[in-house]
Amino acid sequence: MKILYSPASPYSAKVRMAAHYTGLPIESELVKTDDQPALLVENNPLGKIPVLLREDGSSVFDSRAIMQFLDRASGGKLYPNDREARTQAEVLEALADGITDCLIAHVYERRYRPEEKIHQAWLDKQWSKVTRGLGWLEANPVSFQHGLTGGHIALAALAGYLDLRFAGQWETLWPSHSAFIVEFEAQFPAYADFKPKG
Ligand SMILES: N[C@@H](CCC(=O)N[C@@H](CS)C(=O)NCC(=O)O)C(=O)O
Repeated sequence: MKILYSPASPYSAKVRMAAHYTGLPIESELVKTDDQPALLVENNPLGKIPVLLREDGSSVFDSRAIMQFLDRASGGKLYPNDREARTQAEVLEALADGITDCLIAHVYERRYRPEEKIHQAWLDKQWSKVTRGLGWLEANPVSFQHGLTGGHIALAALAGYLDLRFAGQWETLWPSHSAFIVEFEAQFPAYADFKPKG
């Protein structure tokens, strides 16, 4: 199997970390979404990464479907068996991905619109969600009681993306992020190899 990815993509970082953590034999292939190559659009009509290419020629997207696929394929290595703990892990992943969605909207607004058409009110609205989301994480510290989960992996991908694209703007909104990363790296030593990179 193979994951189509780009090094800066936070959702790609999430599923590649998850694949590594499960130990499943999955390769990665770099794609440029701006070029919308045939390999990408033929396997995901949305033209987005990540995409998991399976051995039978079928594909799995988006990142949350890939996470659930990897969990099943690995016999449950990504989400706890305990139903309540699993719900919490999935909600943590939804929060991390949701904040990431706002950051991506922010980056794309500035990257793809002509400067005179950048809509500041839209940027501010996205950032208010980021602020609330990070505040939520600060008020509800992440627990590792049930071991490393897909929720933690999604959060580590988000933290890496914040570092990459928003350095100096987010750290005080989630001061306990350093403690989270220390604990995450203790359980996932290869974090530096997988976190989003420019
Ligand atoms: N909800 C999707 C989001 C994927 C996504 O937005 N990926 C970005 C890169 S981080 C992308 O492919 N952008 C290119 C595009 O939108 O055309 C997921 O979780 O996989």
